Amino acid sequence: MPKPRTPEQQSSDPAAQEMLQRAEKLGISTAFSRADDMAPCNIGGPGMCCKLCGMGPCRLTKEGQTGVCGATIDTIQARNLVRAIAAGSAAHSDHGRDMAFLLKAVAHGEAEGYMLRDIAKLRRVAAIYDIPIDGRAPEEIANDLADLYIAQFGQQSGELAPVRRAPKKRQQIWREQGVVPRGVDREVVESLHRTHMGDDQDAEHILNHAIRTGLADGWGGSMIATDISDILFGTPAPIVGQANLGVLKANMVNVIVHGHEPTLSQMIVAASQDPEIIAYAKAAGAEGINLSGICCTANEILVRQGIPVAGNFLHQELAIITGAVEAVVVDVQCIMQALVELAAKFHTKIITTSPKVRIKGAKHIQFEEHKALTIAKEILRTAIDNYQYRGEIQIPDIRADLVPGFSHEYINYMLGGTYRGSFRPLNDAIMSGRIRGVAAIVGCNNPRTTQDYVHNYVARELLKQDVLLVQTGCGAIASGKIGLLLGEAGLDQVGPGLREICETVGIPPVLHMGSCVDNTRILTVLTQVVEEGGLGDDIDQVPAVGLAPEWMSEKALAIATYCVASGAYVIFGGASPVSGMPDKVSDSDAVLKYISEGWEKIYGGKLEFIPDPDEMIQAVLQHIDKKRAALGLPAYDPKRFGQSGDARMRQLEQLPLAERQAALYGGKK
Ligand code: XCC
Ligand code: SF4
Repeated sequence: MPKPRTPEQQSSDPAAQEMLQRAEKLGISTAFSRADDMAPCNIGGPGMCCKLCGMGPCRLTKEGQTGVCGATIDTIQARNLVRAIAAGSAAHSDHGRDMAFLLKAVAHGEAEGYMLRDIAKLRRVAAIYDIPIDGRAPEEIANDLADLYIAQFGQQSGELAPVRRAPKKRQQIWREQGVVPRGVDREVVESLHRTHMGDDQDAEHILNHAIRTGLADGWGGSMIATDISDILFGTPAPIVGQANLGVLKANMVNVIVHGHEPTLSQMIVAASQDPEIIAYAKAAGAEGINLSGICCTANEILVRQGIPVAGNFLHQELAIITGAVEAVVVDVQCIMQALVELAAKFHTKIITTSPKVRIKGAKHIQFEEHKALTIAKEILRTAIDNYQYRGEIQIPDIRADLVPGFSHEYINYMLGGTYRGSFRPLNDAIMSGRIRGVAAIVGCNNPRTTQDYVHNYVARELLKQDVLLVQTGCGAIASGKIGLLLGEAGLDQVGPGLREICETVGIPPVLHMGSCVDNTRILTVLTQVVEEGGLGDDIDQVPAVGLAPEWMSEKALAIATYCVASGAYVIFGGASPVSGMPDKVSDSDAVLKYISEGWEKIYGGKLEFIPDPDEMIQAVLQHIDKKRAALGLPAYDPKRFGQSGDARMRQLEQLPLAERQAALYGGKK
C-alpha cells in the first residue's frame, strides 16, 4: 500500500491544505485520503476489463487473450471508451434539453421569475436557423427556437441544426465520413446498442461512432445549453468576482450551490437578494446570506452575476469541513455521495433538487420551474433555520480576485468595439507572432494528482511562451484561485508579445469563458477565427491546443472527442482509459493509436494522454509551431515584441532620469 500523501502533496492550494489538516485532526476522510487508501484498479483502469455480459466480467491481462466471447482487447477498450463518451454526451445534452424546455416555458409565461434577458442573442441565434424575427415579439421567436432545439434531441434523420455553425470545410469532412449527428438521443442510444454484447466488434468502426456521439454533444446538446443560458440569464461580459474557501463568511448564512445547471442557481441568486429573505436571516442572528458556488453551477453565476466561487471539484468536501456552511444545494453532475455522511459530522444540510438526482440521507426539495422563485426561497429558509446549529468553524483566510465572463460575443466586442467588433486583431496578433498560439485549459480536478498543480504549472509555463489561454470549468477556477484571471496581476510573468496584447486590449492573459458546456464557446471562437481569415480555412489549421490536465469525468472525454472531431489537438493528463497493458506497445495499443494518428489523418485533430506536465508543455508548443509553419507564418521569436507600451515604460522607469530622457527624447541633457 502506498504511503498516504501529506496535504501539500494532495493539493497545491493552501486553502485546501489547511482544510485537509483539519480533516486529519477531526479524523474525517476525504476524496484525497480515499484515493490514497484505494489504488486504482490496474485492469479496469487501462481498459482491459469487459463487464458487458453475464459470461464475464472478462479480464484481459495476457498477450493475445480474449474474452469468453472472443472479444479482443481493442474491441473491449473501444467499447468502454464509447460508452464513457456516450454518458458524457448524455449528461451535457440532457442539461441542454432541460434548458430548451425552460425556454419554451418562459416563452409561454409559465416559468415563475424567469425572463428573456438577452433579446439580441435570441434574435441572432434564431436567425442562424432562419426563424423569422422581423416584426415578431421575443416570446414568439423564443417559442420557435425552443421548438427547434427540443426537436434536435429526438430527431431521427437528417443533420443536427447547429452543425451549420461549423466552418464549411469541417462540415464537408463530417459529411464525407458519415458522422454528422442525426439526433442527440439517437447517437447516444446507438452507442449503447453498438456496444451491447455481440454487436459492433471492429474497434475503428466503434470509434467512428464515438465521433458522431461527441459531435452530438459539442455541436448539439452543449451548444444548445450555452445559447439558452445566455438568452435567459444574459450573455457573460467581464465582471469582478472572487474564488476560494475564503469567500465563506463567518457571520453570515453560507449557502453553496453545486452542480451544473444555471436554472436553479440563478433563482437562488435572485431569492438571496430578496429583502424578506435577508430579514429572515437577520432574525436568525446572522448578518445576511452569503451565496457561493462550486463546480460549473458556480461558473454559471460567476460569469453573469459575479457570485463568488468557493472552489472547484475537490473543494466540495473541504467547504463543508470549514463548519461554516449551512446548506449545500446540488442539482446534477460531479456531486460526491460522500457529502451526505460528511455533512452529518457538521450541521450542514445537503439539499438535492433535481428530479434526476437523489442521494440517500440528503434532504430533497424538488425544483419546479413554474414556481422557481418560491422554491428557491424555501431552500434559503431551510438554510437559515440551520444557522443556529452551527458549531466551531475554521474558514481559511484565502481568496483571490478574478475577472471572468469572456463570452465569444464579448471577445469579439473587446477586440474592436461596438462598431467594428471582429476577430481581426486576434488573428493579426497570432499571425505576427505576438501571440504564439492559443491553448484551452479545461476540465476537472482529480485526487490522483496534486489538486490544481498540473493546471497551474502548465498555465504559467504556456503564458511565458506567449500562448493566450482560454479556460472553462474547474480549470478556470484553478487559475482564478492563483490570480491569473486578473488584468495586471500576472502580466509580469507573461511573455512579452502576449503582454503587449493584454495591455493594449485591457484583458487578462487567461480568459474565463464559462462552464463546461460553454466549451462550445471555444468552438465558436475557433470558427470565427477561421472565418476572419489569415489562419487557414478550417479549425485544424489554427495554432491551438486543448488540454484537460486533471480530467476525471466522462463528460471530459465527450468534450475531448468533439474537439478532436472539430480539428483540435487534445491532450489529457492523468491516466489513459485505453492505455492497455503496461510495457506493452504491440497489438494492445491499436485504440490508443487510432484516436491519435488515425483520427488525425481524418479530422486533423487527435487525442493523446500525456501525464508529465513538462512533456505536455513541449507537445503544445511543438504543435503550435508546426501549425504556424504550415500556415507560412513567421517562426515564433520571443525577442521580437514587448518593446512598446507599458513594458517599455517599466524598463525606462528603472533608468536614472538623464538616461530615461535620452531614451525618450534622444540627445543628452
Ligand atoms: Fe465536473 Fe463542470 Fe469536471 Fe469540474 S470540470 S469536475 S466535469 S464541474 Ni467540466
Ligand atoms: Fe466477456 Fe465478451 Fe461478455 Fe465482455 S461481452 S463480458 S468480453 S464474454
